[in-house]
Amino acid sequence: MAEWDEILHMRQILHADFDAFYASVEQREDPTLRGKPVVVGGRPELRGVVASASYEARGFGVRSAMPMRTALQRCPHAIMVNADFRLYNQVSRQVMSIFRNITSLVEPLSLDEAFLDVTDLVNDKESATDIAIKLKEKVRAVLGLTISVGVASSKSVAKIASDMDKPDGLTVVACGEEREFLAPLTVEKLWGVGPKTAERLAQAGVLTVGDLSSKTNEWMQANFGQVGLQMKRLSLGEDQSPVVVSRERKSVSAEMTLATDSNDPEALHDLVRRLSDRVGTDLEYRGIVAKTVKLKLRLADYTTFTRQETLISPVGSAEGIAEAATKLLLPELSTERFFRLIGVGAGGLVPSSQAQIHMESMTQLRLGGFE
Ligand code: DCP
Ligand code: MG
Ligand code: MG
Repeated sequence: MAEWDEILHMRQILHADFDAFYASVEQREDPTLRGKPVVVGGRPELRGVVASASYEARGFGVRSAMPMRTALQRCPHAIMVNADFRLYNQVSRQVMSIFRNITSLVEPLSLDEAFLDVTDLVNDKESATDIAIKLKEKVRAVLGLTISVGVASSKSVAKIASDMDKPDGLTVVACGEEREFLAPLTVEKLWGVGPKTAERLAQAGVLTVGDLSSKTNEWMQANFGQVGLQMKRLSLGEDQSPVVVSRERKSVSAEMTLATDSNDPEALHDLVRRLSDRVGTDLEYRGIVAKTVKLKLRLADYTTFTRQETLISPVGSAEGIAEAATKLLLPELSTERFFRLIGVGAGGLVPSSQAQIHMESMTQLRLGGFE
């Protein structure tokens, strides 16, 4: 009986993610960059970091979030390209629409990746794997870019699977084989297990997902609380979370820890600008505008605080966010103050269409006042 229940509820989830997204888009735009180590990110003299590295650059040990300076030490002939967020945003919208042509059950996770629930599309003639192959071909034909796809019975396993065989990969985890698939992987592959948690687990001799799955619920709860129980479920491949089509997010934010604590106004401004770019493109992509802009700051001693401003007219662009965030940053700068982390956030989100109506009606009111 239980087995039938499982089969009846068996879902087929795809996770699709662009390979070296920013770098691949740049290689597509400029054929002279193809086959070469390309890094997209901020300038080394401004303490820039790598946002995306082409697979050629990764061969030299270059990775995302690495200081650009380090990247150029490892790969001196790497070609540096400035990020073109507007273009990435446009490509993102295009790929999401390809996904939505396959199923309306699409949950974007970031600009370059999404979950698709294809359970209802699968039949005797077409498996989830067939759909994944079709999807990869379509993206290549229409956009000239490659994605890697994971196919599994849950979101968490599908996401791990898509990352297994990059670039241009396809990894299928058959129903019932989740545990075997996950067991040899390092615990950090699990959703929500960051470096700190991984270190604590390692101290207890838990290195792989298999190690974690053999810990008792009691042990997990005693050491990690509710999160521990969740980790244990994920380690067994148990994840019932549904593909959520439109997530109502109350805020959009991006933050980054600096490579080394900094009091350098230029580097800090540069970081705020880059974070604002990410937040702004996210807003544009969702067709929303923000009424408040927040700046999160963490000092070298881990003191963390936020500053925020409510704007007279909502902003929905990278420039608008950057302007407000920079204004918030200025009074916080001083030579004695070393920053460890900076975050930029947007809150009070409303659809841009609504914001326009709101502004129009304000104009009308004002006009009315003159009569
Ligand atoms: N990104 C960023 N800073 C990071 C991580 C990512 O700006 N620390 C941006 C650039 C990436 C894009 O987000 O191109 C997508 O992130 P991914 O983690 O999917 O990385 P890539 O697509 O670049 O590479 P992969 O092939 O590993 O997916
Ligand atoms: Mg990617
Ligand atoms: Mg991604």
